[in-house]
Amino acid sequence: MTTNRALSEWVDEVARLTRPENVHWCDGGEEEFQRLIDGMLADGTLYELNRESYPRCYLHRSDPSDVARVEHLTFICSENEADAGPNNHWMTPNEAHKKVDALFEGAMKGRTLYVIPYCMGPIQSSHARLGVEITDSPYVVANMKIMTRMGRQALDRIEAGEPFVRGLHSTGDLSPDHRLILHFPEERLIKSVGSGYGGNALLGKKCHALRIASWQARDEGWLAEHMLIVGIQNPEGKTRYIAAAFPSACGKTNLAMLIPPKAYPGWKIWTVGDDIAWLHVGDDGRLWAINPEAGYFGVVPGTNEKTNKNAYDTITKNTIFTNVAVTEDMEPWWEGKKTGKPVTDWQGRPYDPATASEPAAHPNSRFTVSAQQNPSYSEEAEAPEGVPISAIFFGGRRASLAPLIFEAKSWEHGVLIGAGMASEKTAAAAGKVGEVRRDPMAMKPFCGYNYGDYWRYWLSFARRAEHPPHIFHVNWFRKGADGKFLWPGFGENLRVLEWALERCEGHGDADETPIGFVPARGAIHLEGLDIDNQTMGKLLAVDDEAWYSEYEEIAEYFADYGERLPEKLEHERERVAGALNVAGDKASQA
Ligand code: GTP
Ligand code: SPV
Ligand code: MN
Repeated sequence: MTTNRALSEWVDEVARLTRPENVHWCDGGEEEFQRLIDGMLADGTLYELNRESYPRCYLHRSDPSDVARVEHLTFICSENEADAGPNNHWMTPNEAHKKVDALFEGAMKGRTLYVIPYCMGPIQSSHARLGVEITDSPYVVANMKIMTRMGRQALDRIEAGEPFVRGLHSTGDLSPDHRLILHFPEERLIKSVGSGYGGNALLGKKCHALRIASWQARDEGWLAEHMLIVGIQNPEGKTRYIAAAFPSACGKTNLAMLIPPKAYPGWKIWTVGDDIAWLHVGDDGRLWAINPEAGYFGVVPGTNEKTNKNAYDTITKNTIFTNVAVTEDMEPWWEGKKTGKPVTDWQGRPYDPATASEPAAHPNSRFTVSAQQNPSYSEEAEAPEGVPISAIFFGGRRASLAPLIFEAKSWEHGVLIGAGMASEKTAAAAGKVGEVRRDPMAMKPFCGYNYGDYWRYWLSFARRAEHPPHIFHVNWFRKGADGKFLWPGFGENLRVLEWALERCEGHGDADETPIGFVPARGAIHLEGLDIDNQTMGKLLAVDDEAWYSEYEEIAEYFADYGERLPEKLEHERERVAGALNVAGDKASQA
């Protein structure tokens, strides 16, 4: 219960609509968590995994039709369609409320309605924001407990009078025809029905901390971004922080938990966040970042001692696994795990690796775990002001075209690089995997307003922040003719980050190209790495002609934004395309 009238009236109103059997106000305590887990073990929502090797770890199996975000059922319901922009699906608020309320009608009959007050960001931070999610899913409550600062402390801030985002969720009947993920940015309201999966159901995450928050951030002068935050400590003991926006399942969690290679003794990595960053301008004119989350909802497949030992060690206790396979002795199993043999697949069907044609774990299977269990967890994740950001990285999965790394020539050029990003689609959202699509700033599924306005707002940070971060673009996923990745990735990515940090301090050798500065030969340290000059050449190659075509495609893409497209961004694009074209002409004359 609460002393906040607006909150108690909203809960009453929702209860009248959804008609639950009980209403439970979550306090966020351990006892409550344990009771929820016990209930879910009893009714088959969770299975207990091996108690010795994976203590307090549980498996949840989603409905097979409900294993990823559903972008075609996700809407921004702003008053004005143009405010949502061509980057979002849009519905009028009136129609949206009508449609979704019909699905909520009686949806919680016989179930418990949980009220989850939560805080996104360090509980003491003035940059944190409050929310309340109402749900009928105990799985959602358990996940929100791990992913956010949930319960009493959050409610205290709400009762002290702070505004909060309202999120209404019901699992519904899980039929994709009855599934809708709706955002009402002007009302700071989310309504989600018909899915129990991650980003559709844990409303604090993508719905609040990105879609609603991006809109709110523009009103208030800050940025809500799909970025990891990580501290890189050099052997002299100096830690610099970077933020990186890669699309879903393109390496944020891995980079955030990186383990330095052997050739980098004395280097340390400190994880502040692995998925979302809220950035604000500090008094010193730099950008500072907080991680609004308290846990990780990470991709399981591919996680092992070699690729991401920190994550691998983190998820051996107190972890909820969603849609992984299991071994004979009830250990979780996934593709890329080096030990054990799956006997049951993610849907609970018998599995034999010798004859199987499909993976045992779902490609988008996930772990939910508290950030504090991460061996590289940074205490700064609790700092109310956050951490100062030296560099921003954009990146994606590009089998060709994009070099390992290049640096923007200015803030405006950096915004163009972010706005022109594209990446191969992954299993994190429903639909065909592998197609290259435009994903500006890795925010295509998450920007709560018109991209044209968003880019304009990004450009404005050139004057809002006196010392903005340097901007880079990286690509760990460039492939050779044999279809294999050219770059070893994972821990070795530190070599690339080191060059970027050198650039931030005014050294680090670079060659200027029309698309930006690329590392000069020998500028990325390769000691202890078995990679030849020819491969490095391929990794860093800039094909002017191919890039010219890319910028032509970007022009077409930008054109969709009509008069909302900032002129400055188009000018910047013309400048780069012009330089590439000149280079192309020269090449053809020679
Ligand atoms: P979301 O949680 O969906 O936002 O994803 P994310 O960006 O955090 O991606 P994550 O770090 O979980 O990585 C997704 C997949 O990419 C995993 O299967 C990783 O093993 C793989 N991956 C991550 N970093 C690298 C890399 O440097 N090289 C290669 N080849 N694969 C990588
Ligand atoms: C992503 O898809 O970017 C994720 C998982 O981080 S979800 O919470 O489903 O959005
Ligand atoms: Mn993500």
